[in-house]
Amino acid sequence: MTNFLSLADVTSIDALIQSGLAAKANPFADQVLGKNKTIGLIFFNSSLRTRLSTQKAAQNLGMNVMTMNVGQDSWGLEMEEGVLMNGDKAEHVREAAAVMGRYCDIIGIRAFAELKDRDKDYREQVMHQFATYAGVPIVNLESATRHPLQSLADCITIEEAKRTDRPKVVLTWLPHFKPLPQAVANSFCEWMNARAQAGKIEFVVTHPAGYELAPEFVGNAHVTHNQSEAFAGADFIYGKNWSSYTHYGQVLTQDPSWAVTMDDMNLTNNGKFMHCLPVRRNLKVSDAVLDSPQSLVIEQAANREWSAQAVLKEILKNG
Ligand code: SN0
Repeated sequence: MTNFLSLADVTSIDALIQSGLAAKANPFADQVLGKNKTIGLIFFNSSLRTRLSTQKAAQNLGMNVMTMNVGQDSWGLEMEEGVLMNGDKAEHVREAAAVMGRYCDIIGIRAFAELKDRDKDYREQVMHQFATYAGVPIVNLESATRHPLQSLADCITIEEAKRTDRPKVVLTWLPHFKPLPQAVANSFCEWMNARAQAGKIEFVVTHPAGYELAPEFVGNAHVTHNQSEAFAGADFIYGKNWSSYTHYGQVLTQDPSWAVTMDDMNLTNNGKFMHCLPVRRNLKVSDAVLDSPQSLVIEQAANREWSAQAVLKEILKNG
């Protein structure tokens, strides 16, 4: 593996899951692999789990870690080519990425969707510019359209908690007053569709009308606007809010009936509840669900360390 930008960079999800579980059982087995190597973690947006778990994973592998918040710690970065730089951005990504690539062996980048211009967001300009100019492997720490480290942690969590060979996994939209990116939902669909295709799970997506995700991410998933129908017999409920893709970046409804409560969970096959966090309690999910033994959210977040470690190990092995 060179870059880890999306599922397209992965040869085998199963091998990455097993590598993550091996790291969980024996975190320091590969300390030599990262010795005297440096990872730079670059954040254009807020982070709790991604920042700490990726840092921890790198340290487990013996790496040195540098983190930076763009625009706060550093200069604002211009991403467009050929522009007159007379605005608020003092440095171009051409220089910034090239320089960071000289200090780092791997660079991780978080850059959310701006949710204004769909084509611009879905072009993944920030990831592509860094991949073009850094000259070192790039790891996606949540981009405009994807969050693959989260999806790998989700695969690991499902693998650990499943009680049947082919569990029913449901992605459900949750209400929120703010427009949030589609990245987590997109990536979850991308990875779960691959798992479904391999016969490992059954995958269902449920959301209100108007919240259809991009066709390239929905793929062959079964989609329904009836949340109760989706929850029936489910083994895993994966909650997430996202803003509209078709009415790009808009909040079309805040219908509280889409929030997950114990009544909803009682429709499932004693199913587990998952969420990538941060989660707004009682807006998206009730206290009762989050505090019940059915909630996997803390274990899921813990698995972010092992998903990051599996990916960094794969990149370090390559070079
Ligand atoms: C981000 C998102 O992509 O939805 C990060 C998730 C890992 N979530 C938020 O921005 C939540 C913000 C909020 O105010 O609830």
